[in-house]
Amino acid sequence: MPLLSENINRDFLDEVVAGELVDSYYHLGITSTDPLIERMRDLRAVVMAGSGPRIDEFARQWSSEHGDAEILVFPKEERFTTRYCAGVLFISHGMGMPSASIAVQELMRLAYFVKRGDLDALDEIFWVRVGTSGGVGLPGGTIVLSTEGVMADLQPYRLLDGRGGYHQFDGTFPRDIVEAIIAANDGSGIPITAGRTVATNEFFIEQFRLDGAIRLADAARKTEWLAWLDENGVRNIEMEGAMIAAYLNYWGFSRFAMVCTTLLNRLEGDQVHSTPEEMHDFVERSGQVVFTYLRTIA
Ligand code: R2B
Ligand code: URA
Repeated sequence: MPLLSENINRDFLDEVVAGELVDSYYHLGITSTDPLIERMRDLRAVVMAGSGPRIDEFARQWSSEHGDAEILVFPKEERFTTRYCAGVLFISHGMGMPSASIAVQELMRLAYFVKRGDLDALDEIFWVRVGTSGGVGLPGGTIVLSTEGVMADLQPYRLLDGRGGYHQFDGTFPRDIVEAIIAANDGSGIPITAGRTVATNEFFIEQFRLDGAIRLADAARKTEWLAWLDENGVRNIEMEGAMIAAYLNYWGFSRFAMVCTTLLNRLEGDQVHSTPEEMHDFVERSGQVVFTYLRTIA
């Protein structure tokens, strides 16, 4: 099943492909006339992560694995850090869905342009977010492959539809990709599990933490919420996944995933107390899981 062309804003995007309009990927700091575009035609994967330095490290690692392939550095750094190397676009998305949604929208437009509106070529691209999360009943350092992204009320990501209601998006992640990532990492010794992921609009209040400057829930309500997530198959909590799956599904992409490490077990507490060494190890694992899969496809 190719991409859902009726959901792609082709009125606008095809004019850009035809050269009748110049698209400004404003937050990335380039336009559709930038010479960088020509050098990214071989785009095969988009790797997203919250932090800019992590993106820089990913790009360097990918480059060293590809004979020190050139790393193209996007000129604008104050919003997102963007690198392209050997078929893979690496980009930071900041924290939370408002920030990450800007990155995803501009990336989808850019990908469409880079692939000259060829839907089959576009659908070959693999998209992944690599991140951190709070585990639900899982110890720190467990890798969760998301099967579905939902919001704190276990409902799908939704936004005003401009017609007086809300548009509810589909937050499912393609199951075959989850299985393929697990298979690629078989024997790695890294604890990997699959399950639903809650994406929240706030790290403290919407994740029912009791240690925020502002606290709305009490301990009983927090326990009840976490137990409800647990019973409903939620394995981790973060802040972007429901939107990322929603937007990629809206266009009909078939290859995407979210791979998050857990930093703590939220059933046991709120604060992240891992030592820098533990944190480094936990975070490294998610990158390792993604790179192992990437090597099989890109
Ligand atoms: C995970 O970690 C960040 C908050 O610390 C946020 O971006 C997320 O999803
Ligand atoms: N990121 C989150 O959003 N929540 C956590 O508990 C840890 C990382």
